[in-house]
Amino acid sequence: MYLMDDITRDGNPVLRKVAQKVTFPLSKENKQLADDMMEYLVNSQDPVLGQKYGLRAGVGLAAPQVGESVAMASVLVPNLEEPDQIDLKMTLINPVIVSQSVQVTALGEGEGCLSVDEDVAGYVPRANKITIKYDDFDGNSQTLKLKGYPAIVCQHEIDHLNGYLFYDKINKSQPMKIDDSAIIIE
Ligand code: N9Y
Ligand code: NI
Repeated sequence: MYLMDDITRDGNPVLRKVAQKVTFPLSKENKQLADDMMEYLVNSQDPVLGQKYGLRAGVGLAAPQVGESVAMASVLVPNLEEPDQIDLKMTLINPVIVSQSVQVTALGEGEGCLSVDEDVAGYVPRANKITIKYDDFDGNSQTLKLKGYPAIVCQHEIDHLNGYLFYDKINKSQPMKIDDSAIIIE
């Protein structure tokens, strides 16, 4: 079971590497990694278990964040209006964004990251709609269309697999500057 001490922090070179593509059949190690990443997310969002183990609640976790440079990330995205409802629960293997909207969106509160201990203020511009190609556990290629918050979460995770952190995308001189037409999710 992963705890906060297992989460790699900014400065660890693994967070800046392009993750290795996953090959099939999925190895026992990679299957376990997927299970463990999802377990972290489930536990972290459970008030009792999250508290008990001192976990920072997360909606996504990418393998480099637990020290593994492999192209896998788990997401567990609650509905922002109905937090008891889950909008997206899955592990993305070898995910690639194959198309994205011109329409930009951003979280009104900015983003954070389990691998970044400091708060970094500023809008992180994301595509409002994306189409992702990824492999399922059997190695079959799948296509997924997302919009809004789940799309933001998946872009944050796919960035991890390519060595990017959220603050790389904040306007350095004017962090609160964003396209007038951007959809701000509060
Ligand atoms: C975990 C991040 C991923 C999200 C950040 C913005 C979009 C994806 C994460 C740090 C602290 C807060 C936490 C979070 C949350 C939100 C709603 C409901 C429950 C993956 N990460 N967070 N960032 N928690 N929990 O770094 O989840 O947003 O790469
Ligand atoms: Ni992150």
